[in-house]
Amino acid sequence: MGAVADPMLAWPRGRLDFSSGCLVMGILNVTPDSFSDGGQFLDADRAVARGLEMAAQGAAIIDVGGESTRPGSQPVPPAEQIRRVVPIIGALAEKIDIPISIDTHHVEVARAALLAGASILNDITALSDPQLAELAAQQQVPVILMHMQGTPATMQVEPHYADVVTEVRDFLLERCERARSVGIPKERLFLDPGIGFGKTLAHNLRLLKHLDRLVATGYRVLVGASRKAFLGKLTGKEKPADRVFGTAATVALCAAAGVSIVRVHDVGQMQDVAKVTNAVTHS
Ligand code: PMM
Repeated sequence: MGAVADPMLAWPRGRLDFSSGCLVMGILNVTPDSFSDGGQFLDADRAVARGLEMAAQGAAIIDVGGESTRPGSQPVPPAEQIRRVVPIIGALAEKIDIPISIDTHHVEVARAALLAGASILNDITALSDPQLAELAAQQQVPVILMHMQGTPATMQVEPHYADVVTEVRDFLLERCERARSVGIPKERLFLDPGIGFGKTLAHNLRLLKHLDRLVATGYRVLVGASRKAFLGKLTGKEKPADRVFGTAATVALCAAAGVSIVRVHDVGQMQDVAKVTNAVTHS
């Protein structure tokens, strides 16, 4: 199982070019309580301005979410998520031509976001809802399938695996099979190990050390380690905004391992890290 052969991913409403290596996805959380940027971008004008700023800094994708999934968080009703994200997606889609992804596992939110101008689904439940899989197939959009043990409310209570790398990989491959069975082609599927989602520090480190095993599946891989709590544990940095250098280490590891996309808050800085690592890896 080699890497996806074609470095170009094109779909009816977008394209991504992976020929120079790992791309940067910028995070835009329109939430009051996300662990790092919660509350900063609830105001629509500020959220749009931040999206434009990340695009100008070289983000290849902007990932918009209206529900915090931090450990212990409670679900946000779809209508409220739609109210938060649709105006932002609509305004951004008019102004930038890079793809916008919607971070949701609710089919209603996904449908509204796609109508407003999003063109990628980012699903932390890896298409647990068959209706979301059908929507992705019908709309011909790429999908990010993320692994999570438990739910955000409980996932960090006592995560347990016999072999975290194999279990995460096998779970994601099984979800890919399901996605392909409803008509989503292989090149439109991204595997994401779900760093911090039902994982201890040791689990996160094993997953980052063995990213090559996810890359070797032949599917493209996305990793979201930006500013997460395990970086604080390793560095003693309590504030998420102080974890930028810790994040940079993960971005370099990801780019060197053949990961296709890193999902980050600090787009400008991580763009430099990815560029340098990509240049070395591809030299
Ligand atoms: N992490 C968060 C939210 N959405 N989506 C994907 N695909 N992968 C992730 O690791 C991921 C995600 C939580 O982090 P945030 O609060 O900074 O968005």
